[in-house]
Amino acid sequence: MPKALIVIDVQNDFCPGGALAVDGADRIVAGINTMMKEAGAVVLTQDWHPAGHSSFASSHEGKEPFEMTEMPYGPQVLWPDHCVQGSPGAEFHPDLETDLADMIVRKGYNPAIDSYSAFYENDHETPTGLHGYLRSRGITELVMVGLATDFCVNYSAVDAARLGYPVTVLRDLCRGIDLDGSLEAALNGMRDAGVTLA
Ligand code: VGL
Ligand code: ZN
Repeated sequence: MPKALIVIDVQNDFCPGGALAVDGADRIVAGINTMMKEAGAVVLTQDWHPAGHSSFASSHEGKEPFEMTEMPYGPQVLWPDHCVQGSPGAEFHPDLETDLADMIVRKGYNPAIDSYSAFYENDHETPTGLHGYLRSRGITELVMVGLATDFCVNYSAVDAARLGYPVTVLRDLCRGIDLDGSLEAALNGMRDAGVTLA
């Protein structure tokens, strides 16, 4: 079956020294490069927010990073400013061999909606176009790696499973944020959705 490797958000702001650094994020890059060389199709996602994005705590008076807020589409974690379009933090990790990618999907560019998933924005209905791309390439199976396990990888994997793709998340090539038990919840949620955790 034609398979694609989906590499989620391996960007400077999610790596040590970045605005929303995930522990150990830089240690998955070499392994991801190896996987990309062996994959039949490679898609990278890139978190890509306009300045003043509604998911940033700095856009909400009196709110601090990692507090929650209520958006029209549901509860939303407020983040430190990160992955601002065109900023160094939004660039891919310098060691990631991006030349190996067939396609780069940007997400989170709509100022009013966050987008964790590679397939849908956080309203769960606005598509990014990735499903159409994969379908038109005849890709029927997915492997996912990247950042962060409990947010963008989790949402992407669950959406992929709901869309009918067999999907495997390679845990060794992911790292999580783990906000109030979010990692455990995400692993359980992925399992319940039929995602294979390897
Ligand atoms: C992500 C929080 C905010 C992620 C992106 O890539 O997991 N997390 N934006
Ligand atoms: Zn983001």
